[in-house]
Amino acid sequence: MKDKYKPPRRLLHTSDLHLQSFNDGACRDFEAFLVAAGQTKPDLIVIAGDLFDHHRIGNDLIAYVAESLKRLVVPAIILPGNHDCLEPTSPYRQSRFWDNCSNIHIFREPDGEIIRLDDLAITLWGKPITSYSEDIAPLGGIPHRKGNGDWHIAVAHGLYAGDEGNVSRSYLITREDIMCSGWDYVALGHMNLFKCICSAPVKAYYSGSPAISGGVAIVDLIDDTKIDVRQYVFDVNSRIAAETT
Ligand SMILES: [Mn+2]
Repeated sequence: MKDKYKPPRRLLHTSDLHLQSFNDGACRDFEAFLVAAGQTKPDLIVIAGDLFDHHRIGNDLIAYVAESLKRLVVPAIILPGNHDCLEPTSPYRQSRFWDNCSNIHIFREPDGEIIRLDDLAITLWGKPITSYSEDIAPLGGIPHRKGNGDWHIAVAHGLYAGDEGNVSRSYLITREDIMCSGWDYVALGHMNLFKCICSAPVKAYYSGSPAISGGVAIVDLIDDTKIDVRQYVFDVNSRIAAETT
């Protein structure tokens, strides 16, 4: 189904930063991501899972991440992944760090949740991983797109299983899940490399982990027939400078 005219938007899509502590490689990748966000001027940032590596993250790092995302001003959408799932001691459960960041939105509903950004005419849906022990179907239960004229962006953290639906791995995403969603773009996380999974009729990409892929994905939502996705590689010199200081 095609919607009426939608204004062009730019999305910065990343995942799998696996932040653990200050002054390590992951933290430098996060800083490179912040620079990339400033350089590419997205309307929206989507972090498709595993922003944090585990649930025992120091308060100072959680505060730094929340404040850094707040300073980007544009909406930042976070999906909890399998490493940073929504278990009781999750960084996302510590509301004092997130409550005053009105531009940060975290998917929290176990069965999936719609987040609508009225100003951008963007509707998002995502289903968080809620515990270390439970498997989920990351795109299971995604609703049909709404006829509201919005761009429709799904966010999912899991393993692409192709046409096979019965692989004995966790967090499986099938080709049918993606095709049947009918949404404009599926922002995927969990894999380390930037990769196109499906280009039509639904575009679905892994952004890749900044540590392995060396950058983020930039998604230009242009019109109903054109969505451009490309990798934005971090500046090598600034990375080397960061790594040697
Ligand atoms: Mn993962």
